[in-house]
Amino acid sequence: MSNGEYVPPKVWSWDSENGGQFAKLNRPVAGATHEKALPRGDHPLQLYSLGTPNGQKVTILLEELLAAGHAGAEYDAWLIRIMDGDQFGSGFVSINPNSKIPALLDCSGPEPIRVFESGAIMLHLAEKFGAFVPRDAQGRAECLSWLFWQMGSAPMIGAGFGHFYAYAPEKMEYPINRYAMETKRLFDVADRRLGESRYLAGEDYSIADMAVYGWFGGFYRDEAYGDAATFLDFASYKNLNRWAGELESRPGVQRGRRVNRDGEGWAPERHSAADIDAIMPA
Ligand SMILES: N[C@@H](CCC(=O)N[C@@H](CS)C(=O)NCC(=O)O)C(=O)O
Repeated sequence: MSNGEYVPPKVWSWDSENGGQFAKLNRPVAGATHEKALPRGDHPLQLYSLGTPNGQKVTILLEELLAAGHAGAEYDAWLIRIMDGDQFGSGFVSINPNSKIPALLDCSGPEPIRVFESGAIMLHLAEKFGAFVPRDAQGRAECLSWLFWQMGSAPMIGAGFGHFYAYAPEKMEYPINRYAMETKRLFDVADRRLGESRYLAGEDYSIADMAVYGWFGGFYRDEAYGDAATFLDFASYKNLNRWAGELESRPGVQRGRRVNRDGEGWAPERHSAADIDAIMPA
């Protein structure tokens, strides 16, 4: 086409060079690309993850469980470097056939149990320890609704807004508008809910809050996609900011969000509380 407009062919084919900064990673097929066993530590829970919003949700929950006195939540957190393709190693794929962090191996019973998808991992852990999910039917339904709202919404923010605002090879107005609008709508959904109750599921802190904080916490701390908090005027969502400030002050949140990343202020791996103690700001 003379105006440069893309005309899709009859049948799509893979152009491996055309994937922007993720060209090395993205493929249209599943499965392992290489043999690589996963390391295994001594604790009942083995987590294979990276400190992205999806990874942080699970380490926040684990730190909250430990802070609440559930010693059985001791865990080894191993770093999966997705930019190096660790998620395509045979050991990781055997735990998560979808090749995405986080993935958990629960070795506390007679046979190891694999769990993938952050929502499934959070529910597995919350039910195992009987914590952070309301027990009454009404509260439980509200908690699971907000938990799965987050799971369904995250791709709009990450793969939609974040991708086109920060990572795509060029800035394109149409997708940035489309996903900025949707991300702001999601902020407003949460803001209105948090105008009705202290936490998302009601008056009690739950896994729904931890999951949503994994994504909205980055905007609250102004760490999401460069200057995206300003671009989306995150500060104007008053109830959301009140709630985010409360979560950010929790030791479990502060500890959990620093696990599984390289760099200053991060614990690349976590095998005991000391690994996080060592990097916490004084
Ligand atoms: N729905 C999944 C999403 C997980 C996900 O997208 N993980 C990303 C990092 S945040 C990943 O591992 N990407 C690697 C890849 O796409 O190859 C969940 O909530 O667990």
